[in-house]
Amino acid sequence: MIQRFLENPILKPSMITPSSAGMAVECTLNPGAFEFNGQTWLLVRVAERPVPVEGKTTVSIFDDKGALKILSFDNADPDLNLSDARAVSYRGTAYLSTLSHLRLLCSDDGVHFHEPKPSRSLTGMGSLETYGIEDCRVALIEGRYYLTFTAVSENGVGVGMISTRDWQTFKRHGMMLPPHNKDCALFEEKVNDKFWCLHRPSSPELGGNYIWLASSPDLDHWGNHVCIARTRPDMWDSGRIGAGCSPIKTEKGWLIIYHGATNKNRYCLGAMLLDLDDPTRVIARSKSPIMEPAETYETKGFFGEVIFTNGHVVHGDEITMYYGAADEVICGAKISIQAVLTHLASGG
Ligand code: MAN
Repeated sequence: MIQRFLENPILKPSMITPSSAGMAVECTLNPGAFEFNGQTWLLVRVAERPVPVEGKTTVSIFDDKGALKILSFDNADPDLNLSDARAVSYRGTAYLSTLSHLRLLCSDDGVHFHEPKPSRSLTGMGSLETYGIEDCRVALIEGRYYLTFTAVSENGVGVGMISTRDWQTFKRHGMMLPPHNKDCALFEEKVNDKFWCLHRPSSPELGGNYIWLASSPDLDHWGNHVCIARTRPDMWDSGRIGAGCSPIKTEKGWLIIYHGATNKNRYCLGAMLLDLDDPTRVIARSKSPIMEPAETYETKGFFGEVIFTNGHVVHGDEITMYYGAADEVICGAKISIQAVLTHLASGG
């Protein structure tokens, strides 16, 4: 069902120049994908950290004016907790070990990507993005591209929205869904005269990390939230689930590729089918993953055993999916829509 690119990984940290002197690119991951002016584009999450200093752990954040600030901790300090590669915790305050921005890369063949000159990026701005922006989905709606991404700050993790027609001028819509929320994928067309999105609030004490659906008259005001899919005990998606990129319209329903993780943070991909006229109705869902970490670049890296997608382009029956592997490199794979529908029709 899945054919990984033979060229994988197609992007690695060493292929990207840091955003400023003193910063090092640690990971390139979780790209949004879209087509524009006859080319395939990726909006790559570039995760950086300050160039390492012996005996110290350093983290970088933006202040709310957008200036880069570097914080330094002594590795021998017993109050420093580095048990998760993705975070640095010091005396009850959590920081991200890397600071992410989004970088545009383009390609003529969808496999070999390069940065246009001069390079173009979107970075965190304002008090709700001081720890960076991550994992951007790109949806083309009525001729305008809508970017929904994870906006991180000490206020929490929410969903930010930016839109553009030409990739030169951008409109910042502000925070679309407040903390804790992420994994927001917009439908690319209206259903029942409304805009729709999938999103993933977290409610760990009562509830969990489930996929929800919301609708809007104008893409700025969201309501009618419904929980459509929960994690499933003892299965590959028992810990958390979240939508990939925009649902794909098929004759059988809206096809969603989503990630599911166990409580041990093993991230696989599965599929779901939603009713065409009533997307709150889940028609089918993968019992087994359609893709699991298997190649070395997926099982080993910055955070191993992870495949995570938030970008694809679709032509006829073929989905070209871009994904982050082990939270460190970017890979691609081709998937046949019919093959996924057959997998779902046979009980997943
Ligand atoms: C979360 C997010 C993703 C990341 C996975 C795996 O879902 O932070 O960006 O890829 O965890 O670490």
